[in-house]
Amino acid sequence: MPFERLTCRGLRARPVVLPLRRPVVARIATITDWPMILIDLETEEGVTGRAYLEPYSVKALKYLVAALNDFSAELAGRPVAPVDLYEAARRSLHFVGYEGLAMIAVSGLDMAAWDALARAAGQPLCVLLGGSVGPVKAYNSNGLWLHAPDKVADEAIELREEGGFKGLKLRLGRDRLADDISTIEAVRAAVGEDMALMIDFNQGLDMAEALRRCRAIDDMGLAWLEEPVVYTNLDGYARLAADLKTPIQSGENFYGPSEVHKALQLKACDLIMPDFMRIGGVTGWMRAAAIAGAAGIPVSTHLYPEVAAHVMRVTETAHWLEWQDWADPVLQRPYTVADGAIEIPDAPGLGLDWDEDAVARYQVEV
Ligand code: SMN
Ligand code: MG
Repeated sequence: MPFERLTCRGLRARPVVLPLRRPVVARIATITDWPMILIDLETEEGVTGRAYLEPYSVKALKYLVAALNDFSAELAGRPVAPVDLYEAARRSLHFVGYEGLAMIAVSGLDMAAWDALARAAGQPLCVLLGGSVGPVKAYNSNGLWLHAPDKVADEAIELREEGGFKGLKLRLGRDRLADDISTIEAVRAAVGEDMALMIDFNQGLDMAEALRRCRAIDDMGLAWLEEPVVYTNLDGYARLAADLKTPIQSGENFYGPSEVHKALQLKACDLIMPDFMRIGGVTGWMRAAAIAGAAGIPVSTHLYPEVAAHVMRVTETAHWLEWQDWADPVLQRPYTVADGAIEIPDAPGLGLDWDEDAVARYQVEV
């Protein structure tokens, strides 16, 4: 198929709020309703690039939709060249800063632009990026929130069975450390020694408590200890990484590749897991993955499993993909998992098309 040059016509950003099957119950927040922004980047040639954003907070929808609508007007008539659009969109918002909401909006545009390009080329995104379609090792992150140990252990078996998973993530940070330890023991007894168990504290501890709690579970054979303290405390992370045998994981709150560079220079973590809406979409991911690859740091993903699957096929130090099925209710063809791996559909781009009946049901006004 000849490669079709594309020109941006405009961008449509629709906010939806989905119910979560297993609400987020973490040390720092409870989330029952999952906000998403569905992005359609329309082109003069009739190809539409699609991606979504998941900004956690329903309140944030209105700011991001407004920023995306501004891009729509600014980018009309420009070629769909994702790296150029990324730079142009960042420049257009740099007076309000390169991080935070500005970067999240740019990331959404970027993912949709890469999808458009790959659709026009008639190739899955991973193929356009120079890789191939194939399985990507995933852990199941759909649950295991801060509930009683026996409930978490039962759920761990359910989650394993959702796709033959060989890795599961547990959230910790209950009031009593003893209850966190009982939960790890109950899950381990339920799923056996061969299951990789990741731990996420969701930034819920102060440094003294992080040292105490991480040391207490350091010999429990855990795959990683994620975000024990607030993500900005890179000195604290460096201290934890030096102190503990279990790898320290961080990165879902890094805004852009330069924050990966800074964290690795400070030896603030052993592993990284950038999030697509903060790292800068596919463009930001490729730059961040190159930094981590050169430093020999294993890279996992955060949310956005459909985009994650494609870029992990071309990530030098690819580690684990975080599997969540939270966007499934609005997708025509949700991605599938089998044998502990996500399967990339043999479809152009990311293969994301909206189930318009579901969108109508979940769409909100902002
Ligand atoms: C997380 C993801 C989504 C909502 C809340 C918390 C978590 C993770 O930090 O790493 O999955
Ligand atoms: Mg996390």
